[in-house]
Amino acid sequence: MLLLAAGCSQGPGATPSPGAGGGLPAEVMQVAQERGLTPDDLVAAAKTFMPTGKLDPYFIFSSGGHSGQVHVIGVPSMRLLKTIAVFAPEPWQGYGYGGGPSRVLKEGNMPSGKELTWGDTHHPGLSETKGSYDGKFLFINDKANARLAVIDLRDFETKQIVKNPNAISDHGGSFVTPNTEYVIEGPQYATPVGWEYADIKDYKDKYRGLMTFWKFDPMKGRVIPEESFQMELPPYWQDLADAGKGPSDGLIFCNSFNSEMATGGIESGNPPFEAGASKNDTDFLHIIDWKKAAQVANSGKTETVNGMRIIKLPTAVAESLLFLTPEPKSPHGVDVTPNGEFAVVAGKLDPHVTIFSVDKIRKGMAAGSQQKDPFGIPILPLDSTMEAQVELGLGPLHTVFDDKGYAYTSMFLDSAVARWTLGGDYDKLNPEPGWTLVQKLPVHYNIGHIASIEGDTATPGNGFVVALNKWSTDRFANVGPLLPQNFQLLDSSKPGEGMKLLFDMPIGFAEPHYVQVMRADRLKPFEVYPQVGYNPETNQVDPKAVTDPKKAGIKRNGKTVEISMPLIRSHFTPEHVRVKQGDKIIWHLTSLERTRDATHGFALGGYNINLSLEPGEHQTVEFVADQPGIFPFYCTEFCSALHLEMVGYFFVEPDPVANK
Ligand code: K7E
Ligand code: CUA
Repeated sequence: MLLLAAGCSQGPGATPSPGAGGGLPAEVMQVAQERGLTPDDLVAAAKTFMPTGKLDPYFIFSSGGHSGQVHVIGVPSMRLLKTIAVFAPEPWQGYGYGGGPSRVLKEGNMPSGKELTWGDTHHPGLSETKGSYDGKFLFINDKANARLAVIDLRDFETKQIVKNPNAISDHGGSFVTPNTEYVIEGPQYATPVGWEYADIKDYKDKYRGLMTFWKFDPMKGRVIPEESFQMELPPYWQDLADAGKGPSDGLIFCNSFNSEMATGGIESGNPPFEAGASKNDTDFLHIIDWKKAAQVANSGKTETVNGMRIIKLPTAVAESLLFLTPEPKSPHGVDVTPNGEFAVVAGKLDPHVTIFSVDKIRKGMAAGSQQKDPFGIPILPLDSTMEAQVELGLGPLHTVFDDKGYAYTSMFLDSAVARWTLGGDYDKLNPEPGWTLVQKLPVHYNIGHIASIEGDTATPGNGFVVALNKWSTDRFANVGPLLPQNFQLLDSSKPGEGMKLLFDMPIGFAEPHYVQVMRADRLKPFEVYPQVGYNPETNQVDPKAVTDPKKAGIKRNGKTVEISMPLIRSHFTPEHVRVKQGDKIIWHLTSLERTRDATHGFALGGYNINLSLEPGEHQTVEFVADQPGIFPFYCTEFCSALHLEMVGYFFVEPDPVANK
């Protein structure tokens, strides 16, 4: 049956008439008919199709969940552009197989030296200037091990991983303060500070949450641990958090659940966590004055544990750094509106979003409160801080915004996206009254996070919303019992016509928790590395770079062999590398290429060494030649017609003594 009606002026078989306003070619109608496409399908296809050579105007930066990676996806085409290796080895980028990136990965090992080769990436946080994305850096946290990674958006490479010295799990990060002064890593499951041993019966006394303020140096592009600090929080399980901006600049809002301080133990007849942690009607929104906290930390009112300064809970209370206000039952997301006047909290077990007024919170903080939690933290009563509530339905989780005064909330249990209007100053931006639900669009299925164009910044755009659905069930061909997640792209450009579903993108790699969507024109990545011999680890020309092909060669110094090897299409120099079993090898590789996309690989079989050398890049690999034999090394990127000839031999002469 032909479902096409509106939007096409020609029926099947009509002569294609090219030219403006001439209608669609007959072939379109024919294809639509054959494939059973509706007019809406054709519009969706037209809105998302990206002709060859045309570029997407927006980038999604997506967490990779427990794949430990980050994914970059174009919008609206939903084409996967790149996977950035972060917490897990990744062979394409030569990440974790010798060379520079292996050192970055190792930086994130446990203080004991225990190797960590995966992470549970949760919340990508793009760097900001004045509350808007500046396109320079991307941060992401690892929930499983409490780590933070720094990705430089000039080359999309992970430059630094810091292991939190005092926390072992995190969640409410990473997100940045409005000028990326600090990257915040909020806690999740309380443990004693430094995850020292303490019995769970001492939960209230010994277990704590820890909010970490990583100081960021944008010039160096690195987190500076010595200038960072932490604040102790009560052992409520802190969840997502967001930094204020505009009138709320200087504050951090952080949800919590399990303010009951349930300690589980279903096996001993105790209520399981899921029941114990959901008993109370309200949990606590934490309000932290981070600017004041930074002053307090810098004035030395801290205790240093494992090299990190900590503002202890009594100090935080005494210095008025920390306040609580009740929030409805087991909340998940807290999101500050673009103008910074409100914080929107969504509670998994409450059908409303609750909107808190920053003005009211500030007044409450100034006045103080006689009501205290068991740790002496002042509690600002809910009716004194709340601005409004909007009933949306079942399982609201996270909220993002656009530039037209609308908010979009993910509805986990309803499997829907709710669009509603903001009040206050936003009231005049759209035709509907403020704080009103205007549309609910079903999505497939179990939506977690949600994103809109720069929708968590001071300057959101509009047009698209991305639903991050945790289940895909029947949306894609059966690939066995482990199913992909589903990113659904929604058209939100015409509020009057409602949101529409445009595209399903299967995500065949772990559960991406959160994405941010940035305008592509904010990015200015390198096309090739700016100089020959550039070391991406240091962002400088490496002193060991072999920029002059005449300097290629092999030098022996006792049992250390240093190889200086430039590479360019289609040869390594030298091609014969002779060493002795047991030698320490220091292998310098420099790409002399200046042509965009002329990447070479360096694979050394049997030694687990694999590098990617992009044009101009320099890397050094160090290892011990402990296996005798003949090992070809070769280029892994099809770089030229003579790519297969881009090869050399690594001769490891057996040591007669060692092999006796
Ligand atoms: Cu899964 Cu942000 Cu970790 Cu919500 S998070 S859904
Ligand atoms: Cu270089 Cu293939």
